[in-house]
Amino acid sequence: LNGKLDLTAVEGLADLIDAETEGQRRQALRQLEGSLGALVVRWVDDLTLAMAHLEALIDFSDEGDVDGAILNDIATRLRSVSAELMRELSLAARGEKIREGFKIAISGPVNAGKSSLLNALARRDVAIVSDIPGTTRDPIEVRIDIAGLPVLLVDTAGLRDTDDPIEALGIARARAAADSADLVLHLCELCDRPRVPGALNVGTKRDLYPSAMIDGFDAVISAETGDGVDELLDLLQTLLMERIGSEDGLITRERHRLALETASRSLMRCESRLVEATLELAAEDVRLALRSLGQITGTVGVEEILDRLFSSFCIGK
Ligand SMILES: Nc1nc2c(ncn2[C@@H]2O[C@H](COP(=O)(O)OP(=O)(O)OP(=O)(O)O)[C@@H](O)[C@H]2O)c(=O)[nH]1
Ligand SMILES: [Mg+2]
Repeated sequence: LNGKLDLTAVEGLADLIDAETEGQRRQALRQLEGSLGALVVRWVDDLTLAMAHLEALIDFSDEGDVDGAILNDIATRLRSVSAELMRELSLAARGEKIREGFKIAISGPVNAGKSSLLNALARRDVAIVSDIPGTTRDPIEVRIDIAGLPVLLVDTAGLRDTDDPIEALGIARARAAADSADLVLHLCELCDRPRVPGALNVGTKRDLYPSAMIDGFDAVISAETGDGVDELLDLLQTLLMERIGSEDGLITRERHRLALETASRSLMRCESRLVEATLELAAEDVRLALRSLGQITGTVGVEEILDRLFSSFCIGK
């Protein structure tokens, strides 16, 4: 209300309060300090200037104050904003993932040691472990921090054919959890050999099968002795880092991304209007792009455009 924080900074503050990991904290702080807001303000400035020039071309070109050479300048300015929008959009997945976190499902046959691994990764006794097959029914969720990235780890019911209606419901939930996960850890005992394509195949109970073949497994662990668990964590970290890339973008929410996508589409349309020299339509597209960007931080008023218009030309004097 007092103009001290724009919408993105307020979002940053909210994210900072909710931050659970170092990566989230850093990202939220960046946004609170205004990195996204400043970028949007610069885009808005550039587009407002382009808009003022366009309006001038449309309204006053017959007065001889402005000429067609400005058109080139406008097109260049629009293209550079457009390129920057695209760049931020290409980095959007990282910001959103850091903010929302990853979901990793632990899946596999009964008694594979899924709940034991969950407990080992969570470093506490979250899930019941027993040698009775079919112990876990409901999915069990634990939040962990992998190298500053928030991860929701989900232990699920063991997969098998069953006549028990409750267990069947649990298995359906297990499948749903795996379907909605960013990554599936498929666990099976090292004596088994089933491989699940698309999942990270983890061989379990290494201590029971010290001489078992391990080729084809992505990781081998013993939850009992703790063997291989750190290596599995390292592997998870590498995979997650690969997925989000190493370059920090500035947008962190779907809301930002949707606004940027709309603005980007408007600017692309605008470029072709400029080529066709339908300036009124081009100006309307810049206005739409400005409105979308304005939604990220606040709003763009008509006065701003008029100010720019009269500060950059001596029209009407
Ligand atoms: N020796 C040994 N036993 C293990 C290891 N991991 C798990 N177990 C044992 O294997 C049995 C099953 O472990 P759980 O973690 O409950 O297996 P689960 O995959 O969650 O089983 P369900 O919930 O029934 O699907 C338990 O008796 C565990 O103590 C291991 O690394 N070594
Ligand atoms: Mg279990």
